[in-house]
Amino acid sequence: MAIALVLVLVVIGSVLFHVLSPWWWTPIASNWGYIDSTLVVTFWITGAVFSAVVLFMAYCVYRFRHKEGQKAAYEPESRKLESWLTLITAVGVAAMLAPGLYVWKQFVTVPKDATEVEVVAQQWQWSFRLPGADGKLGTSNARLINSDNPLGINPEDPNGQDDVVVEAADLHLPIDKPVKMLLRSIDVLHDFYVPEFRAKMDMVPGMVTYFWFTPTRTGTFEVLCAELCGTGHGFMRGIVMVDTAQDYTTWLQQQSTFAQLTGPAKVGALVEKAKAAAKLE
Ligand SMILES: [Cu+2]
Repeated sequence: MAIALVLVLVVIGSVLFHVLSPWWWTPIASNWGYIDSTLVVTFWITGAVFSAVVLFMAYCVYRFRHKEGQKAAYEPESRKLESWLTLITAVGVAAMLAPGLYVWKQFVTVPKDATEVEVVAQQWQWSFRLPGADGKLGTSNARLINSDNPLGINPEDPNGQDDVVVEAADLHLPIDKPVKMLLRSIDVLHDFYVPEFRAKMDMVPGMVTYFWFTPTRTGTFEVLCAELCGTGHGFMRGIVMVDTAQDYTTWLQQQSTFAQLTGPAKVGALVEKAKAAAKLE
């Protein structure tokens, strides 16, 4: 009897905790309200199943408690019960997966007017690259990385010369403009995650992964690495600031391009190094 009561209290407590909990998501700052809705659907479905199972358990504990002279009946199979349990489970699982597929389709369908921003992860810092005046990012290659060219930008690619390089510093983004985040890692697996944007993606050495979003609120947001990437993983933090269009332009004008950072003399040297690296391939 006491056990049954405890089980009922566990259900009531869990539901109340979910509804009244002061710990909830950070206020959203992107267009991905869908991600929140999907999670809410999953919460309610799993919550309903949890409540039903625990309440059924409480009922059984009470109803079939020990009584003198009562014997349990053995029923190894019940087709009817199995059929509708299978049906309900299938509907529940589909209801949890379908919204996710719908949102995922949008998550990887990048709008045409999205500007590209490259994020480069390495143990244990974040760097960024913007396309510059021509709107195109230059090509890059991990083999070209050295102390003068930490992001491995191809010095021979004219598109890369005006690329804005933000090394181990804060990234700024303009509000209400869709951005396509191109994610690269130059050592191990990392994961670019800004909780307020409700978007994250693994960064895999040797490939470029991506997602897109539109920042909908100005402010300062913390970048976290969401993939255990070594001893400094917990300290791998960065800052993304979402600015008004005017503040963004002011910030952008203060940044240096790849050509400015390397200087004409060094670009020549980098080209030599690039050619030497190409020969090795
Ligand atoms: Cu990391």
